Amino acid sequence: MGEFFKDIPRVKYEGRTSGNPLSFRFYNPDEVIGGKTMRETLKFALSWWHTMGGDGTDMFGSGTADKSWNASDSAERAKNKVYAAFEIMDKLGIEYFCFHDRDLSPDYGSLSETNAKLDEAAEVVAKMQAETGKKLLWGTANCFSHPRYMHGAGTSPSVDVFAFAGAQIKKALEITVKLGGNGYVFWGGREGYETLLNTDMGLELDNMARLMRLAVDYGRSIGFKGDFYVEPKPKEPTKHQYDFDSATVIGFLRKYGLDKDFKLNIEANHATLAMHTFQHELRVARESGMFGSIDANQGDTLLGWDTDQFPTNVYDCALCMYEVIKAGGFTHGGLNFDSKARRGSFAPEDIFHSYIAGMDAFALGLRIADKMIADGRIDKFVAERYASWNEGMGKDIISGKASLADLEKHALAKGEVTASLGSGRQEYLENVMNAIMFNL
Ligand code: XLS
Ligand code: CA
Ligand code: CA
Repeated sequence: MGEFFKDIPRVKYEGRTSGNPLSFRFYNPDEVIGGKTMRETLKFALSWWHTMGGDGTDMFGSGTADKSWNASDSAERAKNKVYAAFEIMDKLGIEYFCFHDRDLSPDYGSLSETNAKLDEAAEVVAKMQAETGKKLLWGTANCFSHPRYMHGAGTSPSVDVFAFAGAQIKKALEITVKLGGNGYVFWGGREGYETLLNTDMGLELDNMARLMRLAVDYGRSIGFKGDFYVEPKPKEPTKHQYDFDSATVIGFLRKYGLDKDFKLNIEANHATLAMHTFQHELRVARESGMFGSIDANQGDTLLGWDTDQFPTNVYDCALCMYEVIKAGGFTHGGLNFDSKARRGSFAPEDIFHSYIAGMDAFALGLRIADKMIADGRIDKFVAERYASWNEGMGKDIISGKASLADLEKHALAKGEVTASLGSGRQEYLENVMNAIMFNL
């Protein structure tokens, strides 16, 4: 199979003073932080679409990076992609990967031929997994690129398209199970609308839930024990997507009784597209017991679209890991780098520089989040802020004992309460975080 990245050695942890750009300065896989090794906590994954397929093509120009993997024939390329992906994972010490069906093997025109070729590519993946022990974090079906999905997949007005999506998801689930996948993602790329003038929203939402229910039933029947995920995103490519944000998706899953099988896969850039912080989306999921997995990346604050940049904002990574630790860590999920190097970062070694940057940023995030929790000042402040709920009237409201008349009696007895309120101390808390981050 040959080596694709001959000049790149295995990337190792060399510590913060290392001047070697092909080393980790903060990600030390075997170091124990908060009772678990960094490797176990962070569960990094490679995204097949950006890393193995994305060549920098955008709406203004063609690709800049060579992702042909020394093959002109599609089937040959699919195989070489597998070998190259496993070499990248090996050299970076990444244990997991994620893919769409069409990232592993392209569309060949007929569904039966496409499926047969997908099986061949999956065989190569299975062989490499057996040799290396690498694991599939999640699989998914690309039900958004092909023109047939122009009006949606599960939400298409055409039953034929709905059925096609079902067939594709069935096959993607089979491949996911065959490769021991821990998760299966629904990202509703075109499940939304461009104008309400042509849209039966009620039917579309019901149908989207029907497709998910069919997928759960089939997945469980073939032995899939992992989590199904919905990945919220508010817009892009469509004007409005039904899986707008965490809160919307949780409401949807509960309405249709899908919340026992589904959790959320939260992407940082999608959070900001929904005008939320990444931490907000994670917090909403964790408070509802629906936190599942993460697509690690970041948007550009000035551009405001889905740029899928490698995450380097340590502040955001720290707040993310704070939420992950508070959620009890990942169960089936992990940190998938749904990230792509910039179009100008086209050289093969940029793949490694960008993953190293993302992995080190999250390693720093974990180190800082662990310190924030051990430091205790933030948690203590929050606990004290809500202390009035632990006794007297607070306790009675929570236990359901107090009526509105009791509240009135309480208010009349207390009189004006403004003066007894404590400060929110936002700036103090932000400075506590800075002090922990930059304890130089
Ligand atoms: C696109 C999404 C997509 C999902 C998987 O914006 O991030 O890549 O993660 O379909
Ligand atoms: Ca994503
Ligand atoms: Ca994205």
